[in-house]
Amino acid sequence: MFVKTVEFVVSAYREDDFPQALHGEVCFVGRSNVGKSTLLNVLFNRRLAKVSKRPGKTRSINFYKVNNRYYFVDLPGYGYAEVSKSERVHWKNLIETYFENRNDQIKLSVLLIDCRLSPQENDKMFVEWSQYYRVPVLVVLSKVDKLGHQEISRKIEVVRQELGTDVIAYSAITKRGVSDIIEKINRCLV
Ligand SMILES: Nc1nc2c(ncn2[C@@H]2O[C@H](COP(=O)(O)OP(=O)(O)OP(=O)(O)O)[C@@H](O)[C@H]2O)c(=O)[nH]1
Ligand SMILES: [Mg+2]
Repeated sequence: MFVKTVEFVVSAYREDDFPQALHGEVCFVGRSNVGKSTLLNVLFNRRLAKVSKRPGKTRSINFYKVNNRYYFVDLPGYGYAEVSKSERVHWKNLIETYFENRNDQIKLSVLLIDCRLSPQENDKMFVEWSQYYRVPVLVVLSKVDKLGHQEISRKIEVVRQELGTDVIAYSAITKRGVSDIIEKINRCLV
């Protein structure tokens, strides 16, 4: 397993809370409830990141130190309608601030998209930011245990066309795609 040690470092609510840079970081983004924190726990092989059935669980930027060398960064989910508008704006600003501040540190951003939904404006915007900052993006189609084979293939094609990126089909339940995600992260962190 490529994660040998992992420790939670900080929940950042503003730029001042961001920890000192290490040797690179991988961030996990996507709308609320898509499964970002769950994927981190799968990669850590531990229940460290908080997961919830209710969207909007992760409200701060959570930094996890991996192998004493890298940060894996759990970003708050965007686009969740039931929190107040001001809170949504705060999350968006926080994610933007993170990206502007750390783009030279970010070796890969992992964008999760729920396989039952289509890419949203925020997903597209995120891909554009990443391209602007020349940060590689890996799109992960999450929760594919919820769909049949044909639907998954069709969805992969739709997302690939709409976002113009590589797509990995993934499930935390069946563990499909996990080794491909690990391989991609490994390649980006050398
Ligand atoms: N069926 C299925 N459920 C999943 C999968 N991954 C996550 N979930 C469930 O989806 C819900 C949300 O997961 P989280 O990991 O908390 O999602 P998140 O993206 O971190 O959400 P926020 O913190 O609100 O942004 C939880 O009930 C998880 O158990 C998956 O691959 N398949
Ligand atoms: Mg979360």
